[in-house]
Amino acid sequence: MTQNKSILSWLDEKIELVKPDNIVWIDGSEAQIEELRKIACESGELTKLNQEVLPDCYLHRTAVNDVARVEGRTFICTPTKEEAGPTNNWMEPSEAYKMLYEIAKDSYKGRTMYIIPYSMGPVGSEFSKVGIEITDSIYVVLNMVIMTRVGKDVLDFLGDSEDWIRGFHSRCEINEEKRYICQFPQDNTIISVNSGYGGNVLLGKKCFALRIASYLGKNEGWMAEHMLILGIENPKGEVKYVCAAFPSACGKTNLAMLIPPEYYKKRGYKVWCVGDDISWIRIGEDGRLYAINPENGFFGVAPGTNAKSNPNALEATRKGTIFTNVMYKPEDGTVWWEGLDKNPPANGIDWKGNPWTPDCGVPGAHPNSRFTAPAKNCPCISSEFENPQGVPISAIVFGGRRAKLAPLVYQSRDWKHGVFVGSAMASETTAAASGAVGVVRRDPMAMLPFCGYNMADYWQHWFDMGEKLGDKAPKIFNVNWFRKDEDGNFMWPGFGDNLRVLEWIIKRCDDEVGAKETAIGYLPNPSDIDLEGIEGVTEESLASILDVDKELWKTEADGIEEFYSKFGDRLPQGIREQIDTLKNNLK
Ligand code: GTP
Ligand code: SPV
Ligand code: MN
Repeated sequence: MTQNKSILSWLDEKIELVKPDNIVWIDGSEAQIEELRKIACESGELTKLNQEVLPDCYLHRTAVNDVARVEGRTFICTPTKEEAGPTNNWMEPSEAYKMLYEIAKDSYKGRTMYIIPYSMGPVGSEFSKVGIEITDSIYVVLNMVIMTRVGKDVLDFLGDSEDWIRGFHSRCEINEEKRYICQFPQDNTIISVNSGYGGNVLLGKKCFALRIASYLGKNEGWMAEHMLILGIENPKGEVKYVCAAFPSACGKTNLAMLIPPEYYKKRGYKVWCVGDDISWIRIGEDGRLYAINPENGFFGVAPGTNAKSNPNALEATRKGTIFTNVMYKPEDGTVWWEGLDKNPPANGIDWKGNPWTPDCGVPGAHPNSRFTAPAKNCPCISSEFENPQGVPISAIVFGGRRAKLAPLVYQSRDWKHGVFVGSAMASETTAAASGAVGVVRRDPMAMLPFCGYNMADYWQHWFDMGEKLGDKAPKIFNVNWFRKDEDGNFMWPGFGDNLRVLEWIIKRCDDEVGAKETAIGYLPNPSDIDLEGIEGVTEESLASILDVDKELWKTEADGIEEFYSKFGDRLPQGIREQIDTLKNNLK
């Protein structure tokens, strides 16, 4: 498919290493995809679902020890440990290569090597970058075909350039003890062994579009962020775009596909989804920030997705979708997960492949079970989705899961303060990564597991971008949909009602509404959040999720400082100044 020497010689080395029985180039054609689905169904790797209800949809179960990203086994391999920084696992590159090649040696014997040429971003856009992933998994191929732009046009666009990201995946034996996800930012290389789960093996996603791309962005003057992109259309037909960074399983897909509450719909508000997980962001010719979604599909959390919480996502999964680790319904050949509806099957097959009944006491779908759905299926996909120039960004929003402390929304005083707000983010852990769930940890800009270099330098890069943007910089906000009351109930209904908060954010950007200045930033006057038609929220209860408890914030400031101390002298001066300001404001 290509004469590109850098690709061919890299492939020769890998073929020599892993010794595949067969080699198949992926051209992304419908005929080839169909053939691969057939092979995967025969081997049991995929189960074909009811094609009348769910055309071109399939189910896949991963190994039970391989259901989420493994942050403890993910490494940034740079010449020095300082380059990776205190928040990343680090391995010296030559040692890492040696160990990984030892593990991967001969691992494709009896298997086929699939070579996937793909583009992150519309093929040919100046935002876009090319990758080649080799894999021994049809599941990976079929997911990459949904999640990225795959095919020969990518290679034609690349020509004989050496500017492409090398991605090498081998399932090996799915041995947890030998599972490694390694990024080599200086070599544009990713190696992933002994896993078959999403974020560990769809190398275009977190490994490339965030870890490698964040490093490239730092050197080339742009940004790769764990952010959704949505457009909010007002009754006049004007669309404003917002990027929002929340940690894994903290609501990006849901916010990106939000359905306005009835009262907003009636007035003509619409929400358009440009992206649900990753943004590549550049300064445009007019000096403003522009973002594209480098992906071509959604790898979304299944549990909790339903006709009320996210009908757009649900609709997107009705064709051409791969479901991973959800429950199978033998009665009609469809799928089910917790929170889909109140009708679990009387007899299901759970995500482990075991018989399941509603009273058996274990979940039918894994909490991190996922759907891989083509973006074009989404009813609210933005008309700008394929725009090679991206969309202009009016506001940047940070947020996380905080049962206490963080108010529903607040605005930073300026870009520098906004960078501080992002750097100080914390959130309760979720099932998206292996390990304990519900523990509050610091997760700057929702990038803790995804920043490909020293986080201190990453914050400095944010400051530098702000310098270049000057007064064209988007306004920066923080939100928290997850505040809980004494009884552990969410205090804010969330989902569609989050538009009420977005409306305030847009009004702030347009100087159309006032705010209260507090120790942590600007907070809304409760009467400025439109509660018309909302259920379960009054102006009083709203006021209580908009409070700033100075004592709690003092403890928080200590926690933030302790976290920063890991970075030593590398911590940007701008961050130091901000934490001092916060502490002064809290006195
Ligand atoms: P990743 O794909 O892992 O990056 O996750 P994500 O950030 O896209 O999260 P997603 O939108 O899939 O939401 C994860 C979970 O949070 C789901 O169980 C949702 O039901 C829940 N959730 C999303 N938005 C809200 C909200 O506004 N309020 C509440 N209470 N829960 C929400
Ligand atoms: C996340 O964990 O943030 C995801 C899913 O979006 S994964 O692709 O596994 O990283
Ligand atoms: Mn994510």
